[in-house]
Formats: sequence, C-alpha cells, structure tokens
Amino acid sequence: MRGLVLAVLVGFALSARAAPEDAVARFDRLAGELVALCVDAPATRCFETAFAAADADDDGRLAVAEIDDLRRDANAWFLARRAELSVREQTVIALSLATLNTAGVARVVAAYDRDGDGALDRAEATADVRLDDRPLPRLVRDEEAVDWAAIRDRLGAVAGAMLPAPR
Ligand SMILES: [Ca+2]
Ligand SMILES: [Ca+2]
Repeated sequence: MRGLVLAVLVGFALSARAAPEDAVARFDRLAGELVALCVDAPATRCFETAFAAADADDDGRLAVAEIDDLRRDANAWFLARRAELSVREQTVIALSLATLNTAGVARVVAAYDRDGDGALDRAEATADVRLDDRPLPRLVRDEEAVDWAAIRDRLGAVAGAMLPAPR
C-alpha cells in the first residue's frame, strides 16, 4: 500500500507536456528527474514538482483526462521497460497500474474529490498525507504522516466499485 501511494505520486510527475517524444522516452526522462529530486528533496517540493508536471493545463487541478493521459503513457512505459526493473518495482508498478486500469481513473479521482468538481486540487490530492521537509522515502515510513487507514478506506471503496453488482 505504501508502494501504491509512492507510485501514484511518482506517476503524477510522469505526465507529458506537449513534446515531440514518444511516451517511453518522456517517462525515462521525467522518472529520472523525479527520482533524483525526491530521494533527498523535501517531500513538499517533490509533490509540487510532480503535481505541476501532471497539471498539463496549469489550472491547479488534476482533471480525470490529465491523469488518464498519464495512465496510458505509464502502461506503454511499463511494457517497454518492465524487464529492466527489479521484481519489487515491477510488482508495485503493476499493482498500481492494474488498480487504475481496472477501476478507471474517474473512480479513483472521485474517491478523493471532496468538492465534487471532477478534479483534484493540491489539498484533495494530499488529503491522506501530511507533507513536510523530510524526503518522501522517509516520510512514508512515518505512520503519523500518512493516514493508511484513510487510504485503505478510499481505495476499498474503489475496489468495491469494481466488483459486479449483486443480483
Ligand atoms: Ca489541470
Ligand atoms: Ca475537486
């Protein structure tokens, strides 16, 4: 579950602004930049960089379409690079993408969209995480900084929505 949140945060940074490169090349570059930044930089800065990269139209909100573009590119990148990743990385990324692919980005966004405008602003995107000056890899190990129970509740609702309706 921690890996999922990390992968989602990293995923935010892997969005592509208009560029004449294919998805795999864009992801290679952006993932490299983000990993280099977030290993040591304050989690607040890591999140802001990731959010700004994902917010393609710069309106301060992540719309379903913006995250869905990201999901599509992430799938292409994962298929191309899977063999180069560790088993643990493959597992975390595959589970995260499987959740998004199966539940649909709209359902995941809805689980966090407090004001119901169909997009996530910064506060909504970090509702279950208290960011501070610690680097993200350290922050997510602090039970006080990340509300895992709340995340489980929200994603549980998403998983519930994936199940067939009772007859
Ligand atoms: Ca936006
Ligand atoms: Ca919203």
